[in-house]
Amino acid sequence: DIAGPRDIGLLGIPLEAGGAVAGTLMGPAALRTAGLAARLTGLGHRVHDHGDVTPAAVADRDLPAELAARCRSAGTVAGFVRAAHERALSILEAGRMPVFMGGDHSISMGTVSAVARHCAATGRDLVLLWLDAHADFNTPATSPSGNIHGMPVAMLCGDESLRPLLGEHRFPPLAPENVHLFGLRSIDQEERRAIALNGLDGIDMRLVDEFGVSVLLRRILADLDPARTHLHVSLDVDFLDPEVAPGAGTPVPGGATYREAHLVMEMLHDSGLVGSLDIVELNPFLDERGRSAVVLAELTASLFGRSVLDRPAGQRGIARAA
Ligand code: B3U
Ligand code: MN
Ligand code: MN
Repeated sequence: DIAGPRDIGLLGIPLEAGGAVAGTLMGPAALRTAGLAARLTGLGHRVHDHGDVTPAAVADRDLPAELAARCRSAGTVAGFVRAAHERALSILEAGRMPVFMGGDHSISMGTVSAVARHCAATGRDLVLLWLDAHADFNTPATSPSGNIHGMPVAMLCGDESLRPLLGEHRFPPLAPENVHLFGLRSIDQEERRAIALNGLDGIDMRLVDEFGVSVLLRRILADLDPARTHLHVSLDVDFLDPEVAPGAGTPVPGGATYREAHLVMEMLHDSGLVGSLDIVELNPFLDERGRSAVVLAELTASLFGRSVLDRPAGQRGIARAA
């Protein structure tokens, strides 16, 4: 293992109000049941489970009327986002590498904003790798559904209309060129326009088919300075093909295969750049006998250094070479 043993902090964020399909609140429990912690300690890491967040009490009427009107369950989501942000910040400040177990993808408004704050305080550049079938770049004004889990990337890039979800907390918005959307295959029309307009890096499944995940990921990693970069990985279960991970509320055919997803995680590990991880949108109620939870736990192990054979020293840096 290149990076050596790490201090990992698990945090459950059992939120489902950001999506339309109930069940993601069971995500943290399913990941624990799938043996996530034991898989990581088995690799030599130290794992501390911080339990689940207790949401702050936020009502819809505490939020701007426009936001509450356009977004489903905005108060509930805000309560989880604020609590997640505070807990995330304290895990980072304790020097642990956080693994955030969702919950629907709106939890990332809380987790990644805390990571952005921590990076600013420690003088590092935050780069976001969003592994997802969707761009999650809607705003209350563009969303066709009103579901907040389709909006976190816009919020993290500084959309003002979504900022009140985080309450009093402030964070430096992400630079769009530091956001890499990977695995895209379902985007709304206005979202598509906004991605081009703002200059986000979008990698769709056509590119994956044409060049393969390794070339595409290497191109992203090669540009990053290991001394300065904090890479946050946000893994949506629907990045994976529904045949691999059926426990998804908004499955889209044509997703990453089991092997592509593992290769992504292995290369991310070898890069030594990853500083935090979200595992989101797992819906155990829709899953088949825990399959998706197990796949996500296995992928997390790959990200933390599980490999079939030891890598000879000359091959280790290959993720950043070329
Ligand atoms: N773009 C759609 C669908 C969606 C986004 N994220 C998920 N679904 N999981 C929306 O509702 O914003
Ligand atoms: Mn998502
Ligand atoms: Mn998605």
